[in-house]
Amino acid sequence: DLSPVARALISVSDKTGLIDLAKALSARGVELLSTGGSAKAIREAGLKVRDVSDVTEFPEMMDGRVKTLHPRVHGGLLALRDNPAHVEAMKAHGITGIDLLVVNLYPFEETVAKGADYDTCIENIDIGGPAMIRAAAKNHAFVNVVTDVADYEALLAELDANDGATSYAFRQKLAQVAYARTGAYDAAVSTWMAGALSDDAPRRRVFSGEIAQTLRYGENPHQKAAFYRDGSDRPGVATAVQHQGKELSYNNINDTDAAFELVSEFLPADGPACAIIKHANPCGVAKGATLLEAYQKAFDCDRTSAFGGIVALNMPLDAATAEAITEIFTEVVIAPGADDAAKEIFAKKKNLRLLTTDGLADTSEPGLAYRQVSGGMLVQDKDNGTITLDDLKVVTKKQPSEAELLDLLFAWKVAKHVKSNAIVYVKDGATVGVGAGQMSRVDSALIAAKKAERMAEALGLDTPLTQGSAVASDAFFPFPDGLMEAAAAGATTVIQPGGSMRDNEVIAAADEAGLAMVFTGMRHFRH
Ligand code: 93A
Repeated sequence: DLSPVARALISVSDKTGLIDLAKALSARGVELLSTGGSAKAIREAGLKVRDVSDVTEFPEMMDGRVKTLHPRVHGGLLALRDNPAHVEAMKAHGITGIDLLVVNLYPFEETVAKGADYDTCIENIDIGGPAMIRAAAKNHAFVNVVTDVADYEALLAELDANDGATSYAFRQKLAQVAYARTGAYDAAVSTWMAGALSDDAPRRRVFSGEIAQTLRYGENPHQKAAFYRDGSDRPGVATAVQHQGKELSYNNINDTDAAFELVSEFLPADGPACAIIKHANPCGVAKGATLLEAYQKAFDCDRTSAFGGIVALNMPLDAATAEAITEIFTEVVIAPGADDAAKEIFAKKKNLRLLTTDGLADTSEPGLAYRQVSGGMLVQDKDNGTITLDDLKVVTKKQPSEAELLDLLFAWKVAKHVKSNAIVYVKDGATVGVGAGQMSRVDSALIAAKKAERMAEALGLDTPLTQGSAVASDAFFPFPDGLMEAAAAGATTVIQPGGSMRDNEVIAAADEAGLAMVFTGMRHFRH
């Protein structure tokens, strides 16, 4: 199944590594064909190269829109070398076989990312490149197709290992990568166009991702898994740099994402903040005068659950905080940076992973969220809703104080990141009880209060910190019962969307209990 490489067609927009590759191929006696800019670069490097226009006997025309779209090119890529009729046709029409195609496409994705205008984006839709890639990949029985600069080295190694030929298995792998590339390319074009259309009728969509990591397993050891990147440079777990510790697992990645997205709600300008996550839910979130204090207050919300958790910080990790974090077992720490002293402290904990990002995520940025269901996929806008003080409507006789309003908003931000039904108690800029993922809101309120009680015992406090706390509910209280549980736990102020049929009953109950309650008019379900 070895197939010799005698002739190559090179047509690349990204000229990285082009000359080295051309030299290496020339040195191995491979004849080079190439298009305008690529040919020019190769020729300038002093190598022999034949212009594709010389092969096609047509000039490159229409601003390059038509360069390689010609039977002499596509016949050379598609002909089955062991099929007499194909060989006959090649002879009859002056077609010579092309054994290797090296193409990378017009930079459509980068052009869109740069915010280019419509016509510039259109001009950057490559037609001839994908056509050649698809032809060469189809004919991988004979033809090699390289679409990624990162594969140049492997190609040369393969040629060296096989005396200037390549194996079928090698070509088949290249073909698979090639179709992933053209698929992703057209997905990007279609997605961009969807955004440019003026009506908002339902549209067909394609989704694509680039493999970032093959995972050891998925949520459980019997599940295979992989991590795909969508190509965005947004700060987050997909783009973070890992400084130490073993490879992240599926659950680590999921939890680290949850931790980082949550802590990104707290701008560094408003002071240090820390979020600790377990099983995608926060078990402690706090602000502090220092990063260390923020961590300690977050840790004190639920020390039991914080064990083996994921810690996210909204500022670069410093030595004091690093020292405190290493006192218990932590899986991952993610922060927008870490100073050298902090890194040194972590270096002693070989299993602890440290990830640093280039800043925080913009949580108000639009985007899409996907969820697989059997037989299809749900796609929705990301929950990028944010609330400010101005959006709050006080609905009770009692008004919350300035300080209470800050705790209410804090609780609300956290509740957005807690699985529904979410109940979050907050005191002095720190969560003191989190109730997550219960099928009834009353149970979430009870569980959060119970955890706060246990924590009070552990800390040697007379009363749980839910006394005098602010409580947030991610969705409205359908009945007064959930609210009354929160009041029984000591909450004195409440934030919730409002909008229940029984709002009046709930407000009356709040007034009776002497609570101050605000409505946000926005819900933060998270299932
Ligand atoms: O405009 S095109 O779609 N028409 C073509 O016939 C064609 N053939 C190759 N663009 C075409 N290409 C692309 O040109 C390649 O995919 C590559 O990205 C680029 C290389 O052009 P140059 O060698 O002139 O820099």
